[in-house]
Amino acid sequence: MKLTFNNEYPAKIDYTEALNQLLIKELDVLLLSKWIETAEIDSLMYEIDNGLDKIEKGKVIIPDGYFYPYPYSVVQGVKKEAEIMLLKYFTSAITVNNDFIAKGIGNVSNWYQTKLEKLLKVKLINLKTEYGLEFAKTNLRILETTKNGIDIHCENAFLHQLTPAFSEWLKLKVDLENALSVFSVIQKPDKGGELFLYDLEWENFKYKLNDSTYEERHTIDGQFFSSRGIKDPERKSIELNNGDTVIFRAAQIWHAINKIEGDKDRITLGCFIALGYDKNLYYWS
Ligand SMILES: O=C(O)CCC(=O)C(=O)O
Repeated sequence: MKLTFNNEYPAKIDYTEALNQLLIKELDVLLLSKWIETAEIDSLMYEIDNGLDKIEKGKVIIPDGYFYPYPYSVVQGVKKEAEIMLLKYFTSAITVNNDFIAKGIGNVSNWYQTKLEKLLKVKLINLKTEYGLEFAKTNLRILETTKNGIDIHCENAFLHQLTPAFSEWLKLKVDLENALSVFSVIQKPDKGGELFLYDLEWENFKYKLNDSTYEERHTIDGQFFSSRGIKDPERKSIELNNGDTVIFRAAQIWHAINKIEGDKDRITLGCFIALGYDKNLYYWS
């Protein structure tokens, strides 16, 4: 596989066509430089610095930072545990979908959706359960400086950990195994935090994340792969600046975020997009 890029914004390309190419695997990565404007970043950062620190509920602490609200990947376990996680997920989704407001931008999730719809010239539909519960529309990822970024993964490598009824529902609704990730850099760290893309897809390397150690998954040169018989897969490092946005085939392509150094945390905002079996395009986080 060759990693294909399209890395200009604004570019003289048809973004609807680029999205289609991503969905049919003719394109792997679309890079939009400075797609989020400085004023928009300032609004978001003001809200993050002054509001988010005080939010206790709806944040999920991970070893290297925190996510707000709960990402769908927290819905794990069975019976009582699954019920609790579903309740936590959908409750924090309501908070972020309705109450995450930034001055100048308004409702952050709606602003991001509208911006994506304008760019891609498509309608994006927020996933809802059959009982009308809304999935979280966007997710903020705060990765703390001096920590290890995000481990080597592809989204398909943790689906088996989800509560079975939840993942089965998702799999019937959308082409989950080919979902795309969209994320925008709101605060670039001083050093590190690059996106690493490995030249390896889930289709050809199906290893479950919870069968590996934290250390293996955080060794960026790919110990995770070499100890499973794949010698040094080629990898691309993408340095991202404030406002830069990436749309890529995250469910399939193994990837990671490099460790972070300096004074600043790395902050991104993102969501997932997948084609529904009813031909609509759905998004969630
Ligand atoms: O940097 C981010 O916000 C997340 C990158 C990532 O690991 C993903 O999109 O799956």
